[in-house]
Amino acid sequence: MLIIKEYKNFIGTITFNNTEKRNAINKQFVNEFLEALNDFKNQNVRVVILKSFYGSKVWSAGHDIDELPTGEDPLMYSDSLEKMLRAVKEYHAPVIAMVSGSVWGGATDLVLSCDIAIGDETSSFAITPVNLGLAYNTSGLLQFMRRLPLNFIKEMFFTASAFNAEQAKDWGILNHLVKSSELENFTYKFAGKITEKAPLAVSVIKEQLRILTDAEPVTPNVFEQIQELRNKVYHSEDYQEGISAFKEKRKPVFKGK
Ligand code: YXS
Repeated sequence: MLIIKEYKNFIGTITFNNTEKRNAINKQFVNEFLEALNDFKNQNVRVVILKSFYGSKVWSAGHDIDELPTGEDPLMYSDSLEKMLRAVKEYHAPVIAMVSGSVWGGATDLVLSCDIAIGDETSSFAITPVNLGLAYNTSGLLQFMRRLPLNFIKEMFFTASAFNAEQAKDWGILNHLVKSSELENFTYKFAGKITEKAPLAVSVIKEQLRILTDAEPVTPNVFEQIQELRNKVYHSEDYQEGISAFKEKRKPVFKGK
């Protein structure tokens, strides 16, 4: 099993359990994740917490690079990571990311897709398509644009640097920054507060906010333009080079084509 699920007092917990691949998010991981959300729903869950094992250096290494298709749009609507992000945003109950360790690529998008993020001093956040010669997808960019100032988004995407817990708190990626020794206790107490509130009201407010936030019509022209831009990169030699370099554990040499 790539995730471990537990349920207690209206709180569902999903612990990432793919340590050897640093909790990289692949098809199997997402299938188990969606199944767990569904099981929790049948148990009338009121809050879900996503976490890694206590003390693990990596919360999640993002999209499983071995499953990134080449020569076609790697982050299509039907991609497993995209399905996971939508499931979190559309889930009837609040989902809390309890973060310790480093968060990479699509996993940073996952943290931003959660309703609340609580991290400790070891947490860091990077979005890394430029390491692979990739652009990012439209819903993902809109997700970042809704949450973070444009200059900070550009710094994250253009440098693929890992931003530390302090910066994440300052820029609003984290709701709360607590000491790693208190993270678990703080998060479950926080979740407990939500479970005491009217679940239907919480659920409706979450869905209202999702609908209102997503209500940004993208005109057909804008859509076509963006598709054409993305086409350029996922047919590029640089994308091939990015994937091969990762697999061969060497630095990529990008040529800009
Ligand atoms: O060599 P083995 O077979 O043991 O495998 C290694 C890594 O190849 C594997 N692994 C991954 N496999 C697939 N996809 C991944 N994202 C991934 N990350 C790691 O796990 C084994 C242990 O990794 P290793 O030896 O590097 O561990 P470490 O503790 O020294 O370093 C941990 C990381 C996370 C710093 C390092 O593994 C790393 O930098 N991973 C890649 C992080 C990353 O760039 N993620 C973005 C994925 S692409 C994505 O999410 C979006 C599409 S986008 O590009 O738009 O952001």
